[in-house]
Amino acid sequence: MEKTFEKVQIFDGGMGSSLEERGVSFNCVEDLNITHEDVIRDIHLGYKNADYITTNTFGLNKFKYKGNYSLKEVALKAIENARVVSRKVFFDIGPTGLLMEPIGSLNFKDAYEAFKEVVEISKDYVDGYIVETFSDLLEIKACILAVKENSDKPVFATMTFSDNGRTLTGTTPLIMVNTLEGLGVDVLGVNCSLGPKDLMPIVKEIMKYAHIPVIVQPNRGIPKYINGKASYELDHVEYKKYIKMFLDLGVSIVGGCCGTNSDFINAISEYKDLNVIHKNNNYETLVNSRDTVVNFNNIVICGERLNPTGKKKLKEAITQENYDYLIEEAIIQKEHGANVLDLNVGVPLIDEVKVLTTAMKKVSEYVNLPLQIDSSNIEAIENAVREYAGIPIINSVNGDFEVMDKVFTIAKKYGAVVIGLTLDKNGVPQTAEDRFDIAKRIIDKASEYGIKYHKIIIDTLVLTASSNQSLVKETLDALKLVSSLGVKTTLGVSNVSFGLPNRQLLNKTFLGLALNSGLSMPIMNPLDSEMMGIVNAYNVLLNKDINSEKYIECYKDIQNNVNINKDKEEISSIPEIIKKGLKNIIKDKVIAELEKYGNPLEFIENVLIKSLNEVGVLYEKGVLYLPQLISSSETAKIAFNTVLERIPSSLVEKGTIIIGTVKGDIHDIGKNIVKVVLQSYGYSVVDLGKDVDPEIFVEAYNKYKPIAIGLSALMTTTINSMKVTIEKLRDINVSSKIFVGGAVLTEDIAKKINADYYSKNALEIVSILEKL
Ligand code: THG
Repeated sequence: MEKTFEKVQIFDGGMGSSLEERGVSFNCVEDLNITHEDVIRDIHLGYKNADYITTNTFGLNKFKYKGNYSLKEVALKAIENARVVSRKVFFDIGPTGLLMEPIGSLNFKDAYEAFKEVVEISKDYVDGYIVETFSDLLEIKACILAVKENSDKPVFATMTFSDNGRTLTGTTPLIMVNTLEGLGVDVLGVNCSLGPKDLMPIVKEIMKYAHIPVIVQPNRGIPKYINGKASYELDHVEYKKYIKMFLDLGVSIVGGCCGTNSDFINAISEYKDLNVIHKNNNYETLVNSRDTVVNFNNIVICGERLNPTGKKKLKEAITQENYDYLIEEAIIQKEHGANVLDLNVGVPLIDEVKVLTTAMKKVSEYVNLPLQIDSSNIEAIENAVREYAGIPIINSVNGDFEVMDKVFTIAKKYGAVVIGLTLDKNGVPQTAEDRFDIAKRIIDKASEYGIKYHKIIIDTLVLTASSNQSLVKETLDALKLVSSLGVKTTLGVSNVSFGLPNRQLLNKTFLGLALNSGLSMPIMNPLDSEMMGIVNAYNVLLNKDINSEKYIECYKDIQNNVNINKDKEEISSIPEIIKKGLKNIIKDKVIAELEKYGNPLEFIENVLIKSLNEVGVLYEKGVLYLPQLISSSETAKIAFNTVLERIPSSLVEKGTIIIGTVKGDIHDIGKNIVKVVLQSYGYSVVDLGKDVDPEIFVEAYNKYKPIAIGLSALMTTTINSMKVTIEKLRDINVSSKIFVGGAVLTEDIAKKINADYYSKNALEIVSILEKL
């Protein structure tokens, strides 16, 4: 049983807003620990009614911190300052501010090392860690592992969500819960994001799934700006009412984020004596990528095609590390209805540790289905599982104690689901009963490692009927026994037909039998439309596909019957290449198509821009998420550049745009996205970076005379700096249109600070520009 809190716990509130109240302005908030020790201590003292005090170290990592001291000096001083209140002191770790691969350039190992650095400095002096405000699942994973592997202190972890109910890179509350619980955090939850009212649906989702204590630290809501000062509609009385609603949902720990101060924490600290009411004993088998979760309520199709067995071309591709071939196989399987993809790169003489992880990353960059890491090389499994952005399946463990020890250690650490093969040192038992015994051995042993049975999928092993005809029935009977325990099951279905003519017929019949014996996840070829058809029909006949909805959708028109060759062609059309973000093949395709098309400008307009707009629409609708949007934008950029190289530049010059994050603000995720999107639409972008002085904007204006200037701010405290920047630009009568954007901005604020346009995302800027 996980550790729980009987009584409600109180966390502290915001730092930025408390500094603003005290009239302290700063370039680097972490340095105030040293330069304004008394102010920081005073803020901590204001939170003396909380049970937990957070150190003022949010941006203290080597990527983000731009102050005047060493990380160690600041960290130790920050802890000392927090200790003025005799409460539990939790060391605050925020994100690096960089985008992780594949959207950005930060890789898992570098992120891990940066977090490890501050954990090693702080671990002996704090009571725990609050890993907070993350929006990327892989980055928070790196941070959690850095804490857990380098200290023995508890770790609380929170992510921040947008009003579409997802984090910036597409993670839902369920995906967060499944991943963070899998990684073994002590407490999980949500902070910052939105005001308490808009956070309610997200917290409700979290409470539906979480088994461990949940923390909620809302913002005070979006401020209005009056004379450069933030002013909020919500006061502490109203805030407290919302906090009570969270507690009624079963939340264990409450606190505040941006905009809150000691009044808020004092108000909610009255709830300290309440009992926590959270209880959830419902465990489900769930696997997930960054943005896609698969449950086992319906039959799960595991695509088998990323496996070199019997595939000469795939073997060659793996040996030559030609990942494009794997990516294409992955895309095709998804298009044909796979829910999970098995990934096996087992070719002799390759460096499997390296190749499996690289293949995992490459495939996940283009296809968001959860992956099943298939290898017998323990080191290769661990490395791929470690760097995977989500909860994968490990294929596989078996009933051998040595293998179980190695695989369960990995599965427990990373929260992975594991396939257990019903064989051991003595091989595959003949009878159903003996296979069932091994299945039970695997489940019992897993439980000794703290792995619950819903994290295990049992494979009762099908051998080919050509040499073991009498044993096929044993496989099916073993399936029945295992599924009667409520444990999920899998089979590599097509093994049954090796060596016999008309394999398809045997495969199909066997699949039907296996489904009826309780098979949860066939490992199969999703391009085989008749095999897929059996699953679809099975779901109708056993009333799993309610109102035959999916079945009708698949078969309403015989033309819809999937045809492999046609789909291969579709993948290579330019709109599809852009939509799927296939950066490696776009250039050749554009060159070939452009030749046929003739007029390059019309080509840009009618093919490239149109494709990108289609992607934009899918993004707005929530069909695609940020990683895919960026991948598409980058692909389109290559396409634009390919066309541009082939026409005189005067014809296409769409103009220059200067962008930057204003002075005092070091959050540049939003600005970086805007840059890529603008470039992909053919604008030439001058990126001034983050924390940019108003004078630099003025100089850049004089140098480039851009058609537009884009200012970004993510912190409430830097809106004033944005206002000053605009004033400086107005002073010299800039002719450019001034755009502003960022999490804390609204149409209203944009008007007040004298910007020309407010745009809520990168695509909106483009649509405004195109109309100018
Ligand atoms: N149980 C578990 N994992 C497994 C298996 C299993 N992984 C591997 C395998 N069995 C399932 N995957 C495959 C992959 C490919 C083929 C069959 C099963 C296959 N290949 C064809 C051949 O060998 O002729 C090539 C077919 C093609 O070109 O598409 O059939 O049992 N846990």
